[in-house]
Amino acid sequence: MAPEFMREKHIAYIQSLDNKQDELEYWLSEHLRMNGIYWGLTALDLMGARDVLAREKVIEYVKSCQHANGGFGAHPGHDPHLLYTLSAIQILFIEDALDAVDADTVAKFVAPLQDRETGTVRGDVTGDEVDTRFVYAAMQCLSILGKLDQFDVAKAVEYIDQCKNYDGGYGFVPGAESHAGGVFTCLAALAIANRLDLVDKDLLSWWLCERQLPAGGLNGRPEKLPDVCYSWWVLSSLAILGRLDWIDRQKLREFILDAQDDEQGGIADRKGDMVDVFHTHFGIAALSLLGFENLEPVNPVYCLPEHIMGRHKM
Ligand code: 3PZ
Ligand code: ZN
Repeated sequence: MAPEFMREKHIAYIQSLDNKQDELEYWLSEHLRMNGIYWGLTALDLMGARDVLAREKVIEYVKSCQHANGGFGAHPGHDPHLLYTLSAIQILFIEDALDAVDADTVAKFVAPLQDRETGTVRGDVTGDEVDTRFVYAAMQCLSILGKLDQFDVAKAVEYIDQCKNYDGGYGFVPGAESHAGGVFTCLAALAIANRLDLVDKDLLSWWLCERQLPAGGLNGRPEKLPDVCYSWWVLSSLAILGRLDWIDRQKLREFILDAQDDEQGGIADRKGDMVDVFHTHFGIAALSLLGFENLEPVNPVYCLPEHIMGRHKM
């Protein structure tokens, strides 16, 4: 039998991450700090415990990571990047503090990362790496800021459509094999663009529900091990398609609950592994989508608490 959901332990675990400043682990994770705060804060909010992190401190930290070009780094002094900028905006949105930054300045960093010829999006000003994660990140960020009009949505949709495969799934770049993370970023971007009509819904739903293994967990591609974070990439995609009932919810719930650490709290990628804030966040978000454990509902497109979405400008 699967253990119970360890709400209080998870809250204490996330809270403890903030008090580890004398430990090596804390310094080694500087490059992920902005994302880590988004993962921790969202998980806490879904558990109804957002207040555990001091609001003013969080807002000041986010502001201290912003550069003159409008972008945010992972930590003060770190280079700005789209993925940290998205986390920064999500954090401020959750804290109802978007007025702490100038939306136009942020949009002036994000929108020009798109190549107007191809619709592709880079992760930072100097990089030449492009993939659908960045298309999704830019669209979500601009959408929250109410600045999607500064982006060529039609061109971005064209690029995403080129990432579609014969199995109904999507890869991270055109020609790449289908991957649950790629499916999520493409579907969520198409949802923001209001273009889910381009999706082969039945074929893709089959590919997604085939990700469930006999033990209940979900993998990201055929022949791979199940992993708690894929519970989110696969499940949010099925939620966007309105097909959450195509998988065995009870067995997936048990797989996630089995990956909890019953001593220090937190959730790992699978039973017996080390916990981290990433898998804790996506495990809790997946349980929320499944409707279990009295969690706040989560929005499958934005991966933000549904009660926050009401403040959305667009
Ligand atoms: C993890 N990143 O590149 S990462 C991430 N992975 O920054 C954060 N499932 O070694 C944590 N694997 C842990 N805390 C893992 C974020 C990855 C995903 C790795 C992973 C997850 C299995 C192997 C990429 C959104 C953002 C980023 C990603 C995916 C989605 C790592 C390895 C990679 C990374 C960080 C730590 C522990 C935490
Ligand atoms: Zn994982």
